[in-house]
Amino acid sequence: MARKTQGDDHGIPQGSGGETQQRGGPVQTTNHGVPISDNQNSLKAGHRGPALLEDFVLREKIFHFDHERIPERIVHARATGAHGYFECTKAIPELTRASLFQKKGAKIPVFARISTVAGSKGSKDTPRDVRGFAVKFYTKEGNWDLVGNNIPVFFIQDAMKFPDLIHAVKPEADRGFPQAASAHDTFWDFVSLMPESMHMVMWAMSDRGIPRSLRMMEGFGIHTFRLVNAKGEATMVKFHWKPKLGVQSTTWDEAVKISGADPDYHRRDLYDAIQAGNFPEWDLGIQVFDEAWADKQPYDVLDPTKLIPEEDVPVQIIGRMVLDRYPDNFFAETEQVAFLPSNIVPGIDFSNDPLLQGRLFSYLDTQKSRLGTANFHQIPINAPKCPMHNFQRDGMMQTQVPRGRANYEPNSLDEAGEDAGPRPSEQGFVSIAAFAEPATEKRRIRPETFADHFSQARQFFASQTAVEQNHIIAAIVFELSKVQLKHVRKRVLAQLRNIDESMASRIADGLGMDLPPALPPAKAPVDMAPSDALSILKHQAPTQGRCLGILVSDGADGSVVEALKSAAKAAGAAVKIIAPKVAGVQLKGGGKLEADEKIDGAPSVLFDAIALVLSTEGAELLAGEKAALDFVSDAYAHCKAIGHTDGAKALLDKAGVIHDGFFFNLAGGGAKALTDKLSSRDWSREKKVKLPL
Ligand code: HDD
Repeated sequence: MARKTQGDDHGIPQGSGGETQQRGGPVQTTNHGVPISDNQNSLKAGHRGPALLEDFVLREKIFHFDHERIPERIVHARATGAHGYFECTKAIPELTRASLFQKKGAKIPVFARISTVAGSKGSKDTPRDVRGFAVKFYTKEGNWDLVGNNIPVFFIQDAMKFPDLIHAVKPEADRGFPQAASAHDTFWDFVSLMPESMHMVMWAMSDRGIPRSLRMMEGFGIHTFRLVNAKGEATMVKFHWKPKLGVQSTTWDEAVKISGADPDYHRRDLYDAIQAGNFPEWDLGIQVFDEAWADKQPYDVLDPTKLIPEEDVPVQIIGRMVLDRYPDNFFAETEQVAFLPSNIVPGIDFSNDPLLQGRLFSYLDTQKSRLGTANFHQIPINAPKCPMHNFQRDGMMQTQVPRGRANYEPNSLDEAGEDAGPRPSEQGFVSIAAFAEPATEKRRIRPETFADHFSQARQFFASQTAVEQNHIIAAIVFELSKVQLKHVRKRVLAQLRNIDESMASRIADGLGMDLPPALPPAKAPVDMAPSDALSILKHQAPTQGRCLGILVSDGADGSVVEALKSAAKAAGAAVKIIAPKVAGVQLKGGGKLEADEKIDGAPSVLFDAIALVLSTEGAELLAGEKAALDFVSDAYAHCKAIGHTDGAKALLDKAGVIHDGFFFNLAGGGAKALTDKLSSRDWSREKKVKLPL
């Protein structure tokens, strides 16, 4: 058979799919700028090869591809990020000279990266886990990185224990699993031997560990930092992010099912919201206090396993962050962004929190290992947006081209008329001298003031509603049921008795175990006043940012769908149409309604409330479809509001749900009543679908 050769049509056999594209855009080149004529075929000797080593286009392409991955972060590998801005809403020059807090209304760019902790980059968005909440503020005086979490306390008090904590929670060393889960032997072994972790364990086992959306989480700087004003006066401060959409979480069963239905649930939600112009927003708040106040508290403000109750020091709002642009390129920005707790700016300073002090080393070090060069600060996402000059030079991937020969200091090159280079400024960063301990002895100790491990864990549990307490108990029973080492389960129970006796005994009961004697605490806990700020359910969340799933069938009443759409719009919520076939359905009286999803691709766990707009025949048909039955029974079990037309009866009956106050008949104008409940759940249903613990 005669073969075509290069020169006529690049030798691409017909039907290979390798036609050179004729389209607009710039000319493709190699990395060295040589125009490429054929991006489909390697250079071969003759018609059928072999391929030639001289093919520099092929070699460069494969070489680059081979090196496209960089080491993933040891923690917080899985994340999504977004650009946005920070706006100062209350100037606080009396507290800090930090440039971003000087003028009400002043805006600066930010980049936020929100992550899970334990899972690998390719894991899932909705495990039970802590969420990282890292924000890079590009200020006029350098980058300030606030590298926090969605939980205001940490597992350990001293950076010395961080590698142990992470080894324990990551997949077990011999078997390489479980992925993205704390429900296994080594995690619970470690925390049961580290009573200081119990406070954060309570938070992680609460619904905070399974957020509904990254837009519906609080963020915390955790450590005590310092603010320093122009006179050099310092105060202590804790940073808080408060979401505009309120705090909301999923149920555990829901989180598990979302992981299967959409492992990218959180990042998709963030992306969709930004693309739709519903920009995620948080207020930045501070708790400000001085050393004299701190000294009077029953805990040490330098201990990162403790928070400061908001009832004791109210959070004052000083700014807001709006995320309004999804990255153009995930790798270049979200993956290559390098956060450093050591990035602070004039007007902000560290405290002696020993965990923070350890972090100041770790992050710089890790960036060199991840990004391969000490010049990682030159990558666009990391580069400051203010002038940057110093005498640091060279190194791998140096992209700057400094002029002249002044690369040392002191120098007198200016006396010869040359550029002598940048000089330090009196306005530059000055570390505050105050608060340092006078003691000069070197010691490896845990301060006595860090010894109370249980008072705040008790306070956290006592501050929850009964429903939230039930969820914590169920979560710990679940996790410990996955722990195979019986002595570890027992030791956890022995620790939990120091938090709440009835909680410990209900967990023991849930495990079918006897309650062991309590482990003696290092320091007897005290009872702190419950704090409403620690509960999610004591605060009604707004309906904005939620999503209504409408299941439709052929013969559905289009006017009911329209009423739902406008009610959802008024509630600030999105709508998705789900149908037996993705092309959509024929409405009653003619007309077609397009669907966003096919029924088995959009289970109700992806929605905050559901509506069944079905004809009688449609409901009868769907009653024979497991995905439709699950759609209803899961929404019911997850305590979500359910709207329905009369025609939906066959599906509701077959799904075996019991009508209650969270059912809304859409025929009688129930659309608004339904969308009013988009951020609420009827928790009384839990008793009907789960055995009590
Ligand atoms: Fe960390 C990443 C948050 C303690 C060592 N950490 C990392 C990220 C967040 C946090 C949000 C992801 C940043 C990003 O998106 O790139 N880490 C915390 C918080 C802590 C904390 C809130 C306690 C209050 N971390 C901590 C300690 C150490 C580290 C005590 C080590 C001594 N953390 C790291 C790290 C990471 C990291 C290994 C991995 C990737 C990175 O730094 O850039 O260096």
